[in-house]
Amino acid sequence: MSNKNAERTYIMVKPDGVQRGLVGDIIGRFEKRGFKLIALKLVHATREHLEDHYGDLKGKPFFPGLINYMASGPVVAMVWEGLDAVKTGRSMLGATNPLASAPGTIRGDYALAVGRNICHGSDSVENAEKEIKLWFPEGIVQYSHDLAPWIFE
Ligand code: IDP
Ligand code: MG
Repeated sequence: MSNKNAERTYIMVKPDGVQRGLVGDIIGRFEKRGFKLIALKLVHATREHLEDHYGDLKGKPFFPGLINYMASGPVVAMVWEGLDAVKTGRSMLGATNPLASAPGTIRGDYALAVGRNICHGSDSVENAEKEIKLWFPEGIVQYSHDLAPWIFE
């Protein structure tokens, strides 16, 4: 399998997505698209952990509100693997502001407000690696996926 087929992205259902019962739908979209689930857990993250995760946004006016939102309940942390996983994951999520997200995307189907946009996805391969280490310091389970020849050329 080529490296691009094994690209990994960190996807997270945010507290509003968990409360609204959207976990199964979001997982189902990634499964049905052909991505391989390689890590999954429900976690109520600490503020320190979330400040690390969103470290690049520290100076933004919405940062305190973002941390309050993300610390308000458990999130579902996941790693998905597959062809062009980072870019494809972002396109499945939709635009940061749900009002600008196309119908058919997760945010475009289920959200209206930028501060309640249901899900997170890594924005680059480099950030994906950082986020995977931050959320899964225990490491990731390896298993073979017999579907690969039906999904990748
Ligand atoms: P992304 O989640 O699409 O990568 P980022 O710019 O990395 O977007 O912002 C991280 C998160 O911060 C967004 O998903 C959203 O929840 C929140 N956020 C971004 N911009 C705003 C804003 O202008 N107001 C309130 N929250 C925002
Ligand atoms: Mg981002």
